[in-house]
Amino acid sequence: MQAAAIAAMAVHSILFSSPSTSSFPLLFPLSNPNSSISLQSPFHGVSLKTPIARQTLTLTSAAAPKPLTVVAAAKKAVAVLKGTSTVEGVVTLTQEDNGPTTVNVKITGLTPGPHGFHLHEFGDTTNGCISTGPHFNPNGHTHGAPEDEVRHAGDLGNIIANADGVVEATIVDSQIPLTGPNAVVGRAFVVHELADDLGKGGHELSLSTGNAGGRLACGMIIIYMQHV
Ligand SMILES: [Cu+2]
Ligand SMILES: [Zn+2]
Repeated sequence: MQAAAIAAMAVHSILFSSPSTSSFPLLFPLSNPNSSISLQSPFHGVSLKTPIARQTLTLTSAAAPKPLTVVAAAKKAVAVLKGTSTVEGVVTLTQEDNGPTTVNVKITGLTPGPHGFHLHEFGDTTNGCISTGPHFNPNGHTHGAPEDEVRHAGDLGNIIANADGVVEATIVDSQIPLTGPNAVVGRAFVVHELADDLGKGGHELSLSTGNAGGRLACGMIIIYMQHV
């Protein structure tokens, strides 16, 4: 009896003085914010037996590193295009490792036909699309077509609106990476009023803007993580 009481006291003293017990609350701020959801949900509606609680904790800590692995595999970004007119759209970008970037464009409200489509230097839209500055041009080149050797990195050519004024296009380009020194995240897409002459129109603006006219809609590129 006395031995049992001493043993019980010993257990108590271990519980209160154990370094692992006292440091346990520190684990919470470091854990994935999503873990609180999975911690709580199994507790409601299920009896609070200790083995279930332990099982839940094990699952949560094992699942936490998984999103980090997924993020490293593929890079994704998005831009929402708005302007002063009815033109609007969504552009998504994906890039595997250091490969080319795939740009999916969906824009509505345009006049049918070709419209210049570029990546401009700044994501700033403080004073509308004019604040996005010139075409993104990290190599100091003149304006050109996407397939030209000499072009701005932001020169993505023309997108063609159908009879309903809708563009659905996919562009694959090697000069607009999502990471690294020439990353386009934080810069902006701009869709123009007129066709881009691809530097070959002979106009005084051909070698700077492709003489593509006004800026109908624009939007900053924002990178995001994919939680699968
Ligand atoms: Cu432009
Ligand atoms: Zn250009």
